[in-house]
Amino acid sequence: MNRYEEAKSIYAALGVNTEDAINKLRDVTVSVHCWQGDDVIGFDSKEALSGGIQTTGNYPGKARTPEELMADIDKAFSLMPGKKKLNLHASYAIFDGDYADRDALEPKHFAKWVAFAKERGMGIDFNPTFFSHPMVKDNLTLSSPDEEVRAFWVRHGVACLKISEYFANETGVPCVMNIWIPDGYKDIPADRLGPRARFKKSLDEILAAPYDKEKVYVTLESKVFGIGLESYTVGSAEFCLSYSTKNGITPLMDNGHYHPTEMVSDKISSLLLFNEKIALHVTRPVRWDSDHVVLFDDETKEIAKEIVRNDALDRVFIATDYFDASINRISAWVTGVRNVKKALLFALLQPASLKALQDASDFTSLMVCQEELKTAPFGDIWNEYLAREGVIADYLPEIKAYEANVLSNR
Ligand code: RNT
Ligand code: ZN
Repeated sequence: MNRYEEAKSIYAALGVNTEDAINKLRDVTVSVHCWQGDDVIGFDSKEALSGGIQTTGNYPGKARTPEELMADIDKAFSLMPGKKKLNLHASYAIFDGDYADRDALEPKHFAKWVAFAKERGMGIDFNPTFFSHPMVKDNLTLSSPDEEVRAFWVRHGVACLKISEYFANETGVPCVMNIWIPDGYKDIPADRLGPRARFKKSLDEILAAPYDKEKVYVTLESKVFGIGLESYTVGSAEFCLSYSTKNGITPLMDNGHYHPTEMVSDKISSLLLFNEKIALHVTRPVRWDSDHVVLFDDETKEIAKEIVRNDALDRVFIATDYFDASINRISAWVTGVRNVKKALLFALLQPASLKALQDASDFTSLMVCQEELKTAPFGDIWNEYLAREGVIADYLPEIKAYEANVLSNR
């Protein structure tokens, strides 16, 4: 008997069908962020990264051009199992001598990305970029009291809706367009309501533009604080959740965007009860919103468990969001995305009967079962899944070779 067959029978004894688990995982799409490849720099401006987010490290070999980023995406995606979508930011527009500012971006500036995605049979998700730009005034965009600034960013939002619809039309896959603004204050504000009222008005103005709601899902991402914006964040959790629910858009939770003892895994069930769809940015905050590479750790597993146990794989838009510049970026990318899929498989390999133990108040059995599952032969099922997806298990040599042959020449 090979290792998979043996593991399959061990799981069967626990009441788990490994074939069902693998087959379910094969249908799950993860939206992979493009910005791990170049430290969130993009191609449309020479501005430093702003918005209270930060990449740290200067590992050699980051992508400097669209061609390099596309090559790196190809390499990284070839080592990630299962279905993927490409998640782009507006700052990754590709200009051929036809530069346009953020408020004048058009679908044609993303034609090369569309060709890239179509050749690979992938959909594209999108993000307006409300940072790293001279029109971010005093750390404010859509909530700015300066009408010229606010209007500029509203136009950017509307331009991005059109581009999102273009992605959906071209690829045949609906586009998730995520709105996140960095707006906030370093120190105690005198007026907390005003900025939020302006943000609300700006969102209303963006969403008043016509777009096909079957093709574009607008999500709104909240945040608790940013670097230099420690005291007040306009797009707080309460703001974003209330706005999303009231206006029929989708709330997005990034698990780096809460106080350290707050867990997104505990929030998913509540949001599922009140929203048709929800969205996630899966990341790893280390003491702050540091965007470390996602590991196969307890919270990632717990997030996956909440999606699977609540039968919500088709209701949750799962995207990755991390940026580590201190290690090989391809490895960072691949390791994080593989861990998201791993966590989902781990969740799919838990028996449905655990719920009944809870309802029967048999917490003794529940604890023992949950603990036993931790040492079940998960690795053998994971390797079988990789083999069926045609992805190698041992990816480090591939990455080392790419570093030696490609990245080190940059
Ligand atoms: C920032 C948010 C946001 C960004 C990306 C680049 O804290 O998490 O999602 O990481 O848009
Ligand atoms: Zn995020």
